[in-house]
Amino acid sequence: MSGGSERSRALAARAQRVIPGGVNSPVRAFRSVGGEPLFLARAAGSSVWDVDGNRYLDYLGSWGPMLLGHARPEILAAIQAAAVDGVSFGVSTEREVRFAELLTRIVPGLERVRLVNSGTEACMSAVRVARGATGRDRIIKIAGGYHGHADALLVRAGSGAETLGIPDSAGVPAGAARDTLVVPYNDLAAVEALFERHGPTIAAMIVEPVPGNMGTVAPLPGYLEGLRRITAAQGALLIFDEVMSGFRVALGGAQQRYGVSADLVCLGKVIGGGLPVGAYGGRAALMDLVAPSGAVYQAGTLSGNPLGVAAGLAMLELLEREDPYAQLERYAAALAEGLTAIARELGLPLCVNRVGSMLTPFFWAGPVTDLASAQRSDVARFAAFHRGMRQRGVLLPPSQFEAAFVSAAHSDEDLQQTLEAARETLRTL
Ligand code: KE4
Repeated sequence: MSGGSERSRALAARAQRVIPGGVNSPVRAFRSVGGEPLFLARAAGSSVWDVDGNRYLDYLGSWGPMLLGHARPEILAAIQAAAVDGVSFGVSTEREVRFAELLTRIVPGLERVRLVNSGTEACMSAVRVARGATGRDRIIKIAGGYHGHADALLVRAGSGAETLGIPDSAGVPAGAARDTLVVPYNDLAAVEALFERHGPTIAAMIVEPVPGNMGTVAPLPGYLEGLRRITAAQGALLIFDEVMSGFRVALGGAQQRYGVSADLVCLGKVIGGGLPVGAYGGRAALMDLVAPSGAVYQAGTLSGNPLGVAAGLAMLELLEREDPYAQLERYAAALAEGLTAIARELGLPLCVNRVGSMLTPFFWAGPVTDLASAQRSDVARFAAFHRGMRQRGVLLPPSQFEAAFVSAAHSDEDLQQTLEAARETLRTL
């Protein structure tokens, strides 16, 4: 690392004058970890370089999309090849049909899928379908669950909202939040109690089957099955927000990993290969409620955009061909075990939660099974850990309430470098 940060600092000063907080998404401000702002110039494989020429081993992975590492030549080539034929038509293309056929073949329970431009759009649309399908208004979400920034879902939200301590955003009218009920994750009794009281008015429960936005949390045995049983018994829909877990915790996502079927699935991140692509889908009877075949309206100028779909097709074809999941599991397990062993040697309370290639080190003994237990982490220590790792050339997500992501491009040398940096950093805490 050249160590300098002059250009990043200068860009941050300019950005502040023309962009709120100097960033186009709050978590990029690194506020909760107190570090210098960071401006990246390029990325390749498991590395990113900032505008001052400093190289970092990347565990942010663009918040999830970079499952195969940055700048995979096959994905870049697919984008370039699509671009020369025109970048957006506003009319359908063959590529979109092929992409939808691939998604419906891979993701369990997906008979129809609608493409959108972000995870936010996917989740807000799925909620609208559930409300349209049931004629009910209320939804249940998890405290610390993050499903993008649609009004009804910015209630006790995770990710940046939790990071910045504004889980209930200003500007969300009481009317929009009134129908959103909140329960802790991993607590079936709380869900049952809500259905006892409000059952016939609840359209759906939306849940990250493997939360990443309170930090990584694993479903307790029987939890997801319980949600499936309770919602079905009450005539409510179960929506799996797999924007982060989809294609991450298994090729078929959490539905495949845990063998639990949702009624609607929301996707994003990985399926765009780094370009803006989201999707939502489910069985035909539900999705045919969506305009123009049904009365639930949803639309988008750039939905199914040729470049995003080209990148997504290339990504999913690579995933099917390379099947990186065993390798991702091995690396992430070794990383989690390495961090745990170092903390134990140093007598430092550390609880590393991991599901597949998403993981989070919580700075307390744990266990961390929901937002309340995640919030018991020493976030000041996390911030110091983040800064120390960054100084040693390892970039972690800049928040205790986020997931770190391993890619198929991370090598054994990367693992050694990461654990050495962790050992030096944890020793300073
Ligand atoms: P987007 O609208 O940001 O594409 O997706 C929203 C979303 C929905 N559901 C889940 C489970 C998600 O994790 C997200 C977005 N995740 C955050 C980070 N955890 C995006 C990063 C950011 O906000 O800058």
